[in-house]
Amino acid sequence: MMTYPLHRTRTVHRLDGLWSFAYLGEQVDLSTLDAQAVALTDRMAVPGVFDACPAYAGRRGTAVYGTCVRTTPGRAGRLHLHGLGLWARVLVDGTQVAEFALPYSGVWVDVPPAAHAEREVRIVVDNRFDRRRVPLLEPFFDFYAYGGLFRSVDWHEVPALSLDRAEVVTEDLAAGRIRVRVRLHGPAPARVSLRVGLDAGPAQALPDLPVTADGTAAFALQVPEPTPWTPQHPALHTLRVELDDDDLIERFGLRTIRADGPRLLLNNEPLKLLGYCRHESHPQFGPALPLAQLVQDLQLLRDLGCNFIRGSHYPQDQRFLDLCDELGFLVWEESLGWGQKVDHFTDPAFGAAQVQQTELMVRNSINHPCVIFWGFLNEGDSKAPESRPLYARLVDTIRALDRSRLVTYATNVPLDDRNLDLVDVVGANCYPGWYASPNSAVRPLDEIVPHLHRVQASLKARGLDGKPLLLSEIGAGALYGWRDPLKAHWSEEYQADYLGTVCREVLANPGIAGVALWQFCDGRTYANARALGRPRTFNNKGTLDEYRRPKGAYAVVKACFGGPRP
Ligand code: ADA
Repeated sequence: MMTYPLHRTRTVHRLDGLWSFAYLGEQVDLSTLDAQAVALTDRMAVPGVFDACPAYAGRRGTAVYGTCVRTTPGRAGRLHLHGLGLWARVLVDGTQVAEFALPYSGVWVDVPPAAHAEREVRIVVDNRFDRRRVPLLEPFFDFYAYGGLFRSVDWHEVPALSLDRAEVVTEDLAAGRIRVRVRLHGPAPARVSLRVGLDAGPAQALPDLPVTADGTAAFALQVPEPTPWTPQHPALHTLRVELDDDDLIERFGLRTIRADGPRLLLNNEPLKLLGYCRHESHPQFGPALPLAQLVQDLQLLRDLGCNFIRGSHYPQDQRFLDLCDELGFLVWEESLGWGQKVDHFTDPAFGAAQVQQTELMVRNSINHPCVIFWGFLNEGDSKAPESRPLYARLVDTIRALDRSRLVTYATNVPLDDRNLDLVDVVGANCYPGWYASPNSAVRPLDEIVPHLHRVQASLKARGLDGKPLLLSEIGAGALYGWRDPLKAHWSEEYQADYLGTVCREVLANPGIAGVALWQFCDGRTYANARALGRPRTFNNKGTLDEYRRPKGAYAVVKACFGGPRP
């Protein structure tokens, strides 16, 4: 499955398939590693993660992947790495062309032209934790950090001045008018002439458009037969852009999202969000999920009656977002974060990496109608005053790139949070009735609703009730197959009762704009460090287990959310 943008005239080589491979162990000194000299004696699937494979299961170290591609001599390349982890160095024909530590981010790498056709690509991947080298991902997170090329790798053949993206924003929903910003790649000229076409319509010339210093040309267009995108009828349009012999096809939807006091309005209609947080995770594939699994996950979510997915806790697979566009799911996408504290917020390298990844996320996903929220820093310590400058900077970063969506983050301190005034939507993560109860005289299930009311009252007391409130996480653990007449913690029965209580309250409470239950399916987490006492080293709060087998809560949630939509 190729993701948007697609290209009709540009030559794109998809490099997925079987790559040569070597695992070098845990002790490699990356500063002296000669990756070109490494004998690649094994084979590895791309996309894929080496540390979910039997031969390298659980290993944390350095690996080298290699492949070759036949390109047009004299033509520059742009390597598109759709997502990898944790750290990578990229070499082409033995020369280093990039090094980065942006787990899960889609990244582009420029490759100078060569006189020969056969180009050799080597990617050094390292999955060791190292706060200085990989500031965004740490061993205390509650999900397993795999190593490898999680997503596709493409080689684009491009002219000196090429098309990067065409960003489409709905300017007037009723009239079907869009605003387009074409981003150019290469030395920016003062003016540019483009040809553009919508859907199956003919191309029209847009001569001599002014180009800004950052290499963008902007214009408005009228969609000839505009159909709004809604979850019930996810109608999609396409925009073709041509620049000399280069081209791209972007897909977009006509829709708006805004907050009206505590209500969310999609295309000016009130909206209640019902859904799940979802990790990209499978015991056999880690985050490198086959397309069939993405489709299956969405079929299950649709069967549950969901209209909403929080992509926790990192930039999403573009294939998944394309599918959500097609199937009519609404998505919260966020940059990588999990429980960072003051020492992170005051670390300039961490701040810079967070901003860079957030920027990439917005640019990469800008045309997905499914994405309605941008988020960041899940459960950062947002009651600490030192957190505020980075939170403010991330909000500004997002708004500078996109004002057509709402900005949020998930706080686990909704009663004490200092930064909620900065965002459009309050996302509150709460686990009443699951984690330690302040009052052992109260039955855990009876803590849920009063706690949610306390959160609402506290937001109101601080003047934050004028924004939509989402329960961005709430849930309880259950071990698949563990049935218990006492309905104790970890039983399927307790989880089913828990999620039933939550869903009924969300549906009945007009002050809650929606919920992302924690979580869609069980997912692997750590066996060491802060293992968080997770049985099996899995986060067991899935409504399905890690192989997508439903627990008892499945039928309960489905009954509440209403089952399949018409
Ligand atoms: C947090 C966190 C999740 C998960 C959850 C839990 O809210 O954001 O990633 O760890 O807690 O299961 O406790």
